[in-house]
Amino acid sequence: MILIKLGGSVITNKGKPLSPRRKSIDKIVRTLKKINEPIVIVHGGGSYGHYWSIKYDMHAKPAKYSTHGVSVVKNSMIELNKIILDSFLKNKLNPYCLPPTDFISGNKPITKKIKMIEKIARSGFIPVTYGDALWYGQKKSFILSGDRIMSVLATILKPRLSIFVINVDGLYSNIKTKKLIRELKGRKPLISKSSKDVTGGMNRKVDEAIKISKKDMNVFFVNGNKPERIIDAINRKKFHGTLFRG
Ligand code: IP8
Repeated sequence: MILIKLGGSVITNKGKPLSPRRKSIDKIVRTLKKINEPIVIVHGGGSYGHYWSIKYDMHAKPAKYSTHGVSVVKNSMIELNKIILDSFLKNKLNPYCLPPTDFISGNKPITKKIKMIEKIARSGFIPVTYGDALWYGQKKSFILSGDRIMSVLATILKPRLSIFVINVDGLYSNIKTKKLIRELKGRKPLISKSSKDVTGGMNRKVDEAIKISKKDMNVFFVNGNKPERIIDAINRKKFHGTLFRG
């Protein structure tokens, strides 16, 4: 099984509120058609979820955030999710929408439900879930990042490969020269902070990727604007991106 996260910066224009990148979405989805094994999709919030989370000052840490804010963020994620699902359908793929509340309670994974996701994927559907605003308990809520969902799902489902589809070629050791880190084992490189991201941007992504690779699974960061690289990695042809070796 392959676990794939479609990053918010690939599926939306992060510089402009509520703007999907429909062409990029369609191009990636068309490429996914070439995969001949079960896949599970997670997508991020981009200029939908993050835009509203910032407006309502909501973060990954459980706290008493605006209840209206939670509703608005959730609504915007459904809107973005619908765009993704529509693209799958248009391309004759069979998505199976699973909001994260289906398999996460508070901030705890529901193992039985997550194991069911695998069965759903093996029966011909493509489970699609996403980062979201979640009720934590009592009056608290939090923003659950799609990156965190990736490590939660990977821990239980043990995919052959976890792929983070991002808007650049991979991790750079030097942002100015764009020198690509082709392979990483264990140690975390220094990453500059991104301001527009309530869930921690690239830093969080790398943390979750390292978490997965430390459990003996390969993780791959790849440029979503070059989706054929996703297929090359899945076919073990070549890894043009950053590979976190498990
Ligand atoms: O873009 C966050 O998911 P991420 C989703 O994967 C929201 O961090 C609601 C901001």
